[in-house]
Amino acid sequence: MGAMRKRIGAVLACIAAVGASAIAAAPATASVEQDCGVFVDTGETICVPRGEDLHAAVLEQTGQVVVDAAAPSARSSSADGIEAGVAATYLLARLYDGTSYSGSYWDLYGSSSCVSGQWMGNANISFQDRASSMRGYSNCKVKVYEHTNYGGASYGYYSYSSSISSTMNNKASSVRVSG
Ligand SMILES: [Ca+2]
Repeated sequence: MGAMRKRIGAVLACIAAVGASAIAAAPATASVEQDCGVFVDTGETICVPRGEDLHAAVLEQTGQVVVDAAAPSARSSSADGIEAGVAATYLLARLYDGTSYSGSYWDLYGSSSCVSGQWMGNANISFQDRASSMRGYSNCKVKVYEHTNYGGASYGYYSYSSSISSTMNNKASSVRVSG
């Protein structure tokens, strides 16, 4: 575990260096050019330039395979595909900049899939005021809030929504997931 932590630190330092040069090139719009994922348990965030494979980056940086079975069907096939002994992290929710699950996205990862009726976790969204559609994964439902720390107007819980209601479109700043 210590070795893994060290390795993650080294990779993150490398990513930070890469990020710095990217930000220098386009300071105002750096966040628009990335897809990002956040671990609900630790707050660790991993981003890749738009169009690159975010889940491959998660595997490379954390050693964890992302299980990303879309709710509600075909859940077991993806989980079964993981080799024994390989650590897994579960995609719980994905928020999209565009309607109909298009454009840049923001992932939330957790240590297990959602259990029906149980609250799973929450996070503030670095992808602020952009979500226009959303989808739950790993049996999760998603609720978005207007403000950070789950304040203001809200929308959810839903397994998926191809078009977030006009009152909450491009306004979500925090998210909760539940089974
Ligand atoms: Ca949007």
